[in-house]
Amino acid sequence: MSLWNVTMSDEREGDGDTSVVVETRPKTKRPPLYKVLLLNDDYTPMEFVVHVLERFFGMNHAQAFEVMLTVHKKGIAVVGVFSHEIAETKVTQVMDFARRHQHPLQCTMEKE
Ligand code: TYC
Repeated sequence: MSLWNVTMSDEREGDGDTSVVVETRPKTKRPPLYKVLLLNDDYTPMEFVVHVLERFFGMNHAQAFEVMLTVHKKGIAVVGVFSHEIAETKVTQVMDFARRHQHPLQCTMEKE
């Protein structure tokens, strides 16, 4: 906390000192967060998507299977929320891994 202390002596009126203390909050803006999204397609095997979610998003098998099924049924799902740098890294890791295995899996990010 920073303090502004303003002291005014009004000698004509003879009031003595008038002190004004104004507290200002420091502006500590938190960095924005980004959602990492996984998109459905017709070709990527379900087991591959489950593996991606375990490997890059730290999910256990049951969680990964559940999230994979959500993407499969709804078309898209948020698989994690991260800082810009971490989100970008996740997207790159997933896209590279999918490409290396010749699957069309798509992963993107958007500001929360
Ligand atoms: N729809 C795919 C299939 O039936 C499975 C799948 C799930 C693909 C999630 C992508 O992000 C995805 N094999």
